[in-house]
Amino acid sequence: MTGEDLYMDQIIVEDLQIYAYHGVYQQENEKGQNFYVSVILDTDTRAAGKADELGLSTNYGVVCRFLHTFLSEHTYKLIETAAERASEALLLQFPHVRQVTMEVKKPEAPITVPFGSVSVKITRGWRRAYIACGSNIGDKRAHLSAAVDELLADRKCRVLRVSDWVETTPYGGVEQANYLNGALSIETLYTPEELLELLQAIEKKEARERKERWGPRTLDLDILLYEGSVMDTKKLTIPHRDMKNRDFVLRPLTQIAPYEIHPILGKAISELLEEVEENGEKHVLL
Ligand code: A4P
Ligand code: MG
Repeated sequence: MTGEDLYMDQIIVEDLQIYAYHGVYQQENEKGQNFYVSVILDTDTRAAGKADELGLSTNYGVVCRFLHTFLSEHTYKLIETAAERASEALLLQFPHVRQVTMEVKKPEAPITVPFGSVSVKITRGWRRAYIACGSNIGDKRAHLSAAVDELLADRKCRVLRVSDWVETTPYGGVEQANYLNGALSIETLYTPEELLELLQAIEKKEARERKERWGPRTLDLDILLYEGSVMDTKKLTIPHRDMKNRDFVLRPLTQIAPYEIHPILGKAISELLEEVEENGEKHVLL
């Protein structure tokens, strides 16, 4: 837990009534019906509460107005989509809101048996991720800076911290030029798979060619950690499978997140760096 996570307060709106046109049937899109939207906004109200100052909090009146406009001006077939898009719009619009739980109820849905209400409820939020970056071809510094610029330009990512770039000797036994390596922390609305897609698009933009395993590259962007998640699919292993053996990853990561815990090894990043510096391969050049 970091200092900023100490207070997780909530602002709650229940059953905001919105006349809108969402539905699979043409009649629903033309005639419209009432939807009822409830939201729980995870935020920190401590500063506003102490100072009695609305400017320090999220104005729930404005939130209601925003949701009303958004959901009546857009039309979706599914309430799943309505909830997804409206949650994302809220998270992008209100900077103090870290997470949204939204329920969209449709009590007049065209169902041929008696029912009370039908609804979809989702939780979406900003998730913290750590990314390793490396380059060993061409203007290495420019490639790494371009990666940061691309992330800065993406609305669904907020770049929090960027490490120094460190020069490192190649790891993995392939004869190649020295690398420039670094790490960055972001908050993102992307899922891990979506984040990987974005990183691969950025690599591609920097004209990276994938040829040899562990071989030279203009830009390599790997996800190291994603909000304490552990996953191992065909496309994605999180935490990064080999990070504990790489001083060129752990040194920059320690600079920006020394106390972050590796969710499998249960150790702080700075501890893992100590271990590799004592017993492992040394690639960071001082
Ligand atoms: N993939 C799985 N998990 C992840 C993850 N957490 N983040 C998959 C990113 N990608 C992940 O990666 C291959 C596949 O890994 C992806 O398609 C993705 O689905 P790649 O970048 O396309 O190919 P690669 O370069 O062969 O693999 P990788 O794992 O990125 O290479 P490495 O192991 O990072 O090695 N020496 C120094 N000093 N500094 C370096 O930065 N880098 C390498 C690259 C070798 N030696 C180095 C450095
Ligand atoms: Mg990679």
